[in-house]
Amino acid sequence: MIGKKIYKFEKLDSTNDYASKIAKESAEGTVVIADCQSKGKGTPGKTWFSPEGGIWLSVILKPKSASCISLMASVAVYETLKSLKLPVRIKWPNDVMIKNKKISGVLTEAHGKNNAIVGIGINLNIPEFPNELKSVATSAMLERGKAFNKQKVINILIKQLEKKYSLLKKKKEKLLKEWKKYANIIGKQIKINISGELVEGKVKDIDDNGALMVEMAGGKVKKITTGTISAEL
Ligand code: BT5
Repeated sequence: MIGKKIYKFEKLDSTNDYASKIAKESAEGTVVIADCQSKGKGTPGKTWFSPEGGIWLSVILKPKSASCISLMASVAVYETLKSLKLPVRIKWPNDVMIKNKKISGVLTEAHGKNNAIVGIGINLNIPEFPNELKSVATSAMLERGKAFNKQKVINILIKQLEKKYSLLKKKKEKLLKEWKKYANIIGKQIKINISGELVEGKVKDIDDNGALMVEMAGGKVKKITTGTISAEL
């Protein structure tokens, strides 16, 4: 059960790093939360701005397969923020956006044989971003001009994670369907940056592992597992 055991800290380097240290001896569903992180992590080589006011948490999961764990978490974040009436959408693979600015990111890291650490960052009560993030990041507070009750939002998020993780295990196709609806990308022409190479094509579908199936100009379908969508045309 997610959230049965919760470790709370005022400050950690990274909730993902702490969670991976305790993963082996912890029960599935254990949650690690910090009010702020001094070395918040994004995908390899990237940092995550994590001041007080945001939700920075990691969940220890022990799935049979790590496939679609991040996708599952992005659907849970989407539902959480939607319940606050924020106009969110999912951006492939697992960012949650308001217009073209990111309000939440997910980082899943495998640890040991069957531990997956799911790190979730939500910009909740963050009044201001540093200059380099101003054009790419937003917060619930900036969007709505008011602060939200952080504990309430954490409770909603944990309930949603419980629900969507169980859906992933029992009815994966239903979870994928929800993701497709919230990302609204199937059929769209996109430009995607894959390790520096810009690829353009039409999104046909996502496969069972959350990979993007993109039809190239010549009609060939390419399976894309990592990359950054730079434009939806
Ligand atoms: C992510 O990486 O989106 C994953 C973020 C996961 C953060 C959580 S917080 C709890 C847990 N503990 C951790 O240490 N991490 C997880 P990526 O797609 O690589 O995005 C990183 C990029 O987003 C950076 O290079 C910046 O451009 C931008 N960025 C950094 N901080 C941001 C923020 N707070 N909000 C929006 N964008 C941000």
